[in-house]
Amino acid sequence: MDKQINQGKIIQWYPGHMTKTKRLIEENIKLVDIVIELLDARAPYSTKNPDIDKLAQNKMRIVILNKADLADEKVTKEWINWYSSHNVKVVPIIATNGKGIKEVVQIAEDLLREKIERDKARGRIYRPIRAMIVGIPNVGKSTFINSLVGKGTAKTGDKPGVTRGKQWVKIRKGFELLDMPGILWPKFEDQTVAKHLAYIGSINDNILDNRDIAISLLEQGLKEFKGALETRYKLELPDDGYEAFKAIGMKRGLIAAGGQLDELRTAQIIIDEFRAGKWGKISIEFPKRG
Ligand SMILES: Nc1nc2c(ncn2[C@@H]2O[C@H](COP(=O)(O)OP(=O)(O)O)[C@@H](O)[C@H]2O)c(=O)[nH]1
Ligand SMILES: [Mg+2]
Repeated sequence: MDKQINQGKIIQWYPGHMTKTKRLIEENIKLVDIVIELLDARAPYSTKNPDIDKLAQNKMRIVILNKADLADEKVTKEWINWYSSHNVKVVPIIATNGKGIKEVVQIAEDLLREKIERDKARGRIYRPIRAMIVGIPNVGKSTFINSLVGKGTAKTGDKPGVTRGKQWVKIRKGFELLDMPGILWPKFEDQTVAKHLAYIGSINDNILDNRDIAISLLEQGLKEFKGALETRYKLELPDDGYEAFKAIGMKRGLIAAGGQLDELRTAQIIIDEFRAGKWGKISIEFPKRG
């Protein structure tokens, strides 16, 4: 399995941007009271930035499990329990349809109220509370900002860290949001993490070979939710990832010019269908019990 994913490539891919991005995030975090950390509900472990706890130290925090529509509800509940038992405010949401947004605002307002009381007690001047959204690529930061702010209001560009010309968007009275998400780097030193990030599209498709990603995704799927795969592809699938890959491609008639299986298209279709939730609501990571 290890040879399927070229670790060297993963490691090369990021450090160039990292120092600058980290500095930008550090600068921007200083300006906010609340850090809203977006994770993918299907893979909350792998989509967590390795340094965020340190970067957002001493800030009020909310963890968002986004794309809850694609994750297994039971597993998402386990994650919620896990976070709650570690005293972390956590909300599952579906940024694309706004589900859960109200709860996020509610929690933010509760946190703010505490802060306003503290500030008042110290005789400090009232000022708006500011929040910033952070997360690794593709967890839904831009979608979430649009959903929080109201469609058509936020300009949500994708710049690593955050841009220079900062803009604050009013969410509620006294509650503002930085209109640019802080784009964090993923964990990248671990093979399993890299694979999970590739499955959900949080690391670039050109970093890892699509066939490797698809076959590895199938291998995991055949172990954990074979039934869902067989239903989707209307096939009895072999347990071997590559054999299953070929069977699916053939069944779909994905034949290249020379008459052999078109492996690239097969891979793309398998990955796209997983990402689009066509295999059902599937979580690929589970909290450690206890
Ligand atoms: N199914 C589903 N897709 C989502 C959700 N939130 C975002 N997406 C999709 O995920 C992709 C990445 O979203 P985007 O907001 O650009 O992520 P960003 O890179 O973190 O800014 C887009 O195709 C979104 O439509 C969600 O809650 N459910
Ligand atoms: Mg974005």
